[in-house]
Amino acid sequence: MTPPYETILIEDIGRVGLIRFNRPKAFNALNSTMIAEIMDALEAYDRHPDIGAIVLTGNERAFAAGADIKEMASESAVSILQRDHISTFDRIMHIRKPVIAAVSGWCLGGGNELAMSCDMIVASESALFGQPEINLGVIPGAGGTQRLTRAIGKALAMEMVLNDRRLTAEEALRFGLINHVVPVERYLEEALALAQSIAERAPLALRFGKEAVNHAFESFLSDGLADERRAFYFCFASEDQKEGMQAFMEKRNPAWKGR
Ligand code: DAK
Repeated sequence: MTPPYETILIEDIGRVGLIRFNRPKAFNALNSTMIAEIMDALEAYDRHPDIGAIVLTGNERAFAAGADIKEMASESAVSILQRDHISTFDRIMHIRKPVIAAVSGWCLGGGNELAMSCDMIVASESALFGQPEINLGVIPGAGGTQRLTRAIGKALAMEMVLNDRRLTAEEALRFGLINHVVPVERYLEEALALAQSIAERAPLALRFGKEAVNHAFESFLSDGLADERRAFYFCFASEDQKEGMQAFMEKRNPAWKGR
């Protein structure tokens, strides 16, 4: 798969790779082409030596209004299992560089699941987060019941999954689903600034830090602690650790090499 893509736009901004969803008429509903293209672009940026962080965004009115219902409506249990295109989302878990979702407007169903698969979320004041699958006679299928519950707790997750309770950006911030809420005109700029700031940092330490935080969701505390400690020790095998500590003592900015 090579750019230009059909359903997304990509742009390199400094050390940040920006991926914009581009199905505005369908509120960026995620069809199979779009999901495949998003993952392809993410993986290409993950391999790109000059990119340090990635931002996923939609537009002011919609991050994404969910999986494409029109594409999904005629599926049978067997055909949807065989195509299994939504499980393509799982590939985000293997992206090593930090991924930030810049969310405005509708962030529903598979859209919210995609945002929650990212490492951080910056939202505009108009963002609305929800898992409305219950209205369609189904449940979230791409991590919604799991990531949402881990992020905001059982009580509220139940209300969102069972009764289509939607969260405003302010609520999402208060309940720990997202990182920042900013005015609509600035949400992308703020997400890019956060990504740029992260992208300037020591690449190996970023990779280990991301892996270690994610491990917290998948392990017992003792396993997570042991894994974190190993990664911490391993940082001392890098030139960046020498440089970072030397620069601190010399009261100058470090020059990262990513090795
Ligand atoms: N799919 C397809 N088209 C959509 C869409 C969607 N999710 N959301 C909006 N659109 C389209 C509308 O059909 C309409 O198209 P036209 O009729 O103009 O052709 C256009 O976008 C504008 O939408 P509305 O006319 O409805 O605009 P409103 O402002 O009145 O309402 C809305 C905006 C976002 C509240 C509304 O469109 C809405 O409720 N949309 C559906 C939201 C939703 O239910 N999302 C969850 C989808 S289910 C799986 C894992 C996960 C999933 C599936 C499978 N596996 C592991 C296999 C995920 C499932 C979902 O996400």
